[in-house]
Amino acid sequence: MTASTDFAALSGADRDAIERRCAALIDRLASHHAVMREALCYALLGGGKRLRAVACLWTHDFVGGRSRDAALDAAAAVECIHAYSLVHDDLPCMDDDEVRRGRPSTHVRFGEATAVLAGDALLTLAFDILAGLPKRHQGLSAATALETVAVLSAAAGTGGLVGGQARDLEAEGMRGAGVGDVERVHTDKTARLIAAAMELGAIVGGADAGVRGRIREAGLLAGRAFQIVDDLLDIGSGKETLGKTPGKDVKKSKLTYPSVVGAERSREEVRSLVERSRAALGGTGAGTDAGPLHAMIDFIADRAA
Ligand code: GRG
Repeated sequence: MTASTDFAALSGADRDAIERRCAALIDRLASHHAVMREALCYALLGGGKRLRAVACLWTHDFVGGRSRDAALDAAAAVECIHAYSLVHDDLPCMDDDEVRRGRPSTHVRFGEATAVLAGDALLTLAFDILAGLPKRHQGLSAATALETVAVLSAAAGTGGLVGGQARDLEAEGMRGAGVGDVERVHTDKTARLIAAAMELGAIVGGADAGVRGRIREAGLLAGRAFQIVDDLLDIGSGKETLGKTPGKDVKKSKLTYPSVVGAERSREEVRSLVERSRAALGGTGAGTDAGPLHAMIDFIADRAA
């Protein structure tokens, strides 16, 4: 078995549960606006690896949490943020990509204005879901819900996704960028959301601050590995496998890990980050089975799409 088949087999039922939860959470908005609802469904459902959501659920289990249903909501909230970032990232004013998850990007299918609004709605829905945690899940306190909001908003805002995207756009065509520059972009635009997904699972699962800190560290390291692999896939894959247009990084002179240090050193860095991420998890002392999270980290390094 490869890391990909391991992860696929282990995560199948959870990915189905995440899909159903995302659909149910959108359904609550059914009466609001028909086209917006269709665009939200298109952007959020029926595609994607659900890596961040699975990371949230498995971290909840890893810390010995007993609130899996609430963790499913938190996982869906993370997927909303992720889906919004992809919808906006594909827009002509950003990365300008017409294909996502093997089908037309949201703005190609619905038009730019609807895509912008769908992204905005997904961003808003994420925090609506988290704010609703105490109401929907007995035993989950308002203070815990507030912590999830704080962690996810920090990962989504200017200190995370949005700031990372701004740096990424600024860095296009930049000369003389170094490893530090690309690591900052990768951390902010990709790793912080993956780390937040895991931390949300830990918060809902009732982990203490020390465990949460080490989980965040493991998530940041795994997230950086994920983005380097993404960079490597962009130069070595076909459109069918990738589900989006390959070769765009070179075409747009993007700042990527391979463009700074070359492909071989990038692969070495992935191996090192994965080892350090596994070690950070190992040190949590949470006492439960780290196997699924290790399988996820291995999948991050070995994935083909
Ligand atoms: C605020 C206007 C505005 C825009 C924000 C935040 C943002 C735009 C873009 C985020 C940047 C981004 C898309 C980072 C790349 C992260 C990445 C590799 C995404 C692909 O993740 P996968 O492979 O996707 O997990 P699937 O389709 O499997 O869910």
